Amino acid sequence: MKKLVLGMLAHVDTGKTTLSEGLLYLSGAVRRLGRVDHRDAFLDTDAQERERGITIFSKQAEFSWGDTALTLLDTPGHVDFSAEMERTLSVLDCAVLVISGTDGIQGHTRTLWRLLERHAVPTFLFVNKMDLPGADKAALLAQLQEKLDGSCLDFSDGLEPVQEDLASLDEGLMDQYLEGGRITEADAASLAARRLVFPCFFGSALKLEGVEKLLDGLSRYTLSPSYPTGFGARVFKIARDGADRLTYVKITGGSLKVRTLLREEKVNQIRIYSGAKYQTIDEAPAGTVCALTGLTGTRPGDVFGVEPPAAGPELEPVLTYQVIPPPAATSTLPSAISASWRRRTPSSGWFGTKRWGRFTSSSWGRFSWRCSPGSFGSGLGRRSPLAPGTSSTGRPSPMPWRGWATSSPCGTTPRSTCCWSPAPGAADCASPPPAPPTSWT
Ligand SMILES: Nc1nc2c(ncn2[C@@H]2O[C@H](COP(=O)(O)OP(=O)(O)OP(=O)(O)O)[C@@H](O)[C@H]2O)c(=O)[nH]1
Ligand SMILES: [Mg+2]
Repeated sequence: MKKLVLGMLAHVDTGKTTLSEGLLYLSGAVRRLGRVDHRDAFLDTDAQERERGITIFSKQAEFSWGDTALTLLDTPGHVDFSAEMERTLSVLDCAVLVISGTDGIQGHTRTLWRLLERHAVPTFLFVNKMDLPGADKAALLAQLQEKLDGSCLDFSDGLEPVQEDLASLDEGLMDQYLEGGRITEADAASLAARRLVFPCFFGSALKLEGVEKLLDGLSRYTLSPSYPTGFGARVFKIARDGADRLTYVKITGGSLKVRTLLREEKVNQIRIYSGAKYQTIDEAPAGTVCALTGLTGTRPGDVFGVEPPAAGPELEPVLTYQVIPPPAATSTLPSAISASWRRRTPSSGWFGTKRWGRFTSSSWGRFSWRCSPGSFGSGLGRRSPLAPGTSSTGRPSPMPWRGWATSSPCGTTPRSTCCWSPAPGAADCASPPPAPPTSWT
């Protein structure tokens, strides 16, 4: 059976989670069709996600269609949570980029397109919300071809209508076509795997229109990835489930058995998550996306075994700040603040204060804030756990924090760095900010 890791990506509110729900329902992986608006979507499992109707954390589900077993990773579309989306890219075998039939290509769609190109991910497009007035299929297809790639081809009616277009993408196929041969599904799969064609489908995830065609397309026009026999794994996400620290990996070579030692730490459990639930397995073969328990020192981007070092993230946070608590607070502060802050901005990255005597966090959101000592907190909102002089609950705190913040709004203006301190202008701010560590916890 072909085994694929499929990413679901799009601008915010385009219908990724709704489409994911449709894929799971039609494939029989879930018996009830949940809905984001009804707060019962299978993949928006977090309380905040249900309350706000947006995806915040990337989520996993397993399903199969025909001879293809898929691990689906639904990602958040909100720019504030871009880091959560970007981390999944390194483990994808293919992606569905969802476009809104009424809004067309938006700014973030282009960013996603560029990232998919950088990671060389074979990409399918699903133009959603075609049930709404104003959604014009011909105009949307022309827009995809003009603004993304001329090889975005409509696969809704199979390969017959696009035989000549496909043949023109490869010299060998053109010869085959001119000699009277047909472009087959295997040919199209090979073109898609090399990112020479981007199969496009149209429909309405909410009404389950066009979703089955997308499923057929994913199973027909994809190739089975090949993996080395030696063990390899790539860490793409760290999360928590209750008291358990989860290291999400993709096995990229050989297999991983439970109780294996990875950097002298034992893998206690190998969990396969689907929505909020999981099953444990004793051995994960190559191609599996799983969550490992028992590892305490892992970070996104870490690699094991034969896996080559991962490239760093491309998206740049708009705001990075370092807070330097007084020595007495360094052992208790990070966990309290981290827990509180993570609940609100899960895409932040953290460094422990114990090791560096400070911690660093970044945000991809467009916070408006003024760069002057003392006003840092107000720009982030009164509930910010990082407001100087406040505790993680927002109540006044006697802790004399100091720190630095660096902003790089949208990469269009020069970076600016400011310092704040309980005594502005004091020696605290005289020295330059310490360089942040180079990878996230
Ligand atoms: N009319 C219509 N509405 C849809 C369709 N698909 C999704 N929606 C609605 O669009 C809104 C957003 O849907 P989601 O599935 O949460 O979108 P998303 O892309 O997962 O959003 P984020 O994860 O927050 O970026 C919801 O109100 C859906 O009911 C569709 O095909 N037609
Ligand atoms: Mg969503």
